[in-house]
Amino acid sequence: MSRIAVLVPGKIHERVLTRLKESFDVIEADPASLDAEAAGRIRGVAVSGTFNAAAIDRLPNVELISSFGVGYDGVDAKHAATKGIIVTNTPDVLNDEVADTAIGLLLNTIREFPRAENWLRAGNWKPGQNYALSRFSLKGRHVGIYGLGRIGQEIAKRLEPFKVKISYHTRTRHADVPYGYYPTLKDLAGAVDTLVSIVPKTAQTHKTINAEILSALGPEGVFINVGRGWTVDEDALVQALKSGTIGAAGLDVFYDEPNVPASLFDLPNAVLLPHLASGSVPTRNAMADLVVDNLVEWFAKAKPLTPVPETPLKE
Ligand code: A2R
Repeated sequence: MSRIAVLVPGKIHERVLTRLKESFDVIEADPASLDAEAAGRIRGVAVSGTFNAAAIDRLPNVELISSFGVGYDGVDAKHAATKGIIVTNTPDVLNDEVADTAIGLLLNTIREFPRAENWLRAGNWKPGQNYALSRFSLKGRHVGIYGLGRIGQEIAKRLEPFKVKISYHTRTRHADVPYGYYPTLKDLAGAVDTLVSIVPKTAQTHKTINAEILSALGPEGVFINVGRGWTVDEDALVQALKSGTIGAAGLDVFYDEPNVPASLFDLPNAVLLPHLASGSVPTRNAMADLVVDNLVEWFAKAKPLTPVPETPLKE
């Protein structure tokens, strides 16, 4: 009996390919390059990145698209839903790693550890010559979390032992958390001195961290982004960092990755990471396993493990 065909349209974690090949006939190709017979055989997709409506329309018999990562903005899930196709992502298995990264990035930004290390490595530490005191301290800060979902809540829990005040903004208030709620992002930015963004890329979050929000955050303000670069007006952020409208920023994500605005490189008050929040071997392996397990479970039991809200499983 021939095996179920699964399309892998681009680069993906090696473990996904290895494990898929144990159970499926894996076709590594751009959907646009498939002839009608090959396209008709495809019943599943494993993708890291983009799979748009045109790609979906090329596969008449596809049942499930398994997307690598918790953010699935590259996959047109709304279009998939109109055709009864399930989309899955990899939530939860990366919560701890991304939350740990957020805390590390926050400390690096506030205490300037990367700059201090570069200073030492450049041979500057000599008798009578010490690295300058950091302008900021985490002690006594009020941290606002923009997005209190799976990852945002883990960030908040990790912040508690630092004895900072914690508040948040989401559209829906959480009755079960001990943090202050602000019904608008502007109110939150005005109340806190540290803002951590961990919202998804959606039409509603586009460039919501803009000049007005940065101005509300203020000159002692520190901005951390571990969500999506899409959420930030990068020109306004560069301007705010240059002019002292805010104090510092730590960024793991950018608007047009991997293109980071050159104007950020020159800023001493910006800490920049190459989108590595979930990027450890164990966590990426767990994400790869979940990509494969969603396909395995679907074809064995018609029950995907983690369907996205746009394509819920109908009982
Ligand atoms: O607004 P709510 O109540 O749906 O709360 C969600 C919040 N959120 C927003 N908050 C304010 N304004 C918005 N327009 C807005 N849209 C969404 O973001 C919720 O608290 C949070 C998202 O949580 P989860 O869906 O559990 O996502 P998770 O796993 O925490 O990952 C967040 C994002 C991913 O989508 C990737 O883009 C990135 O982190 O790695």
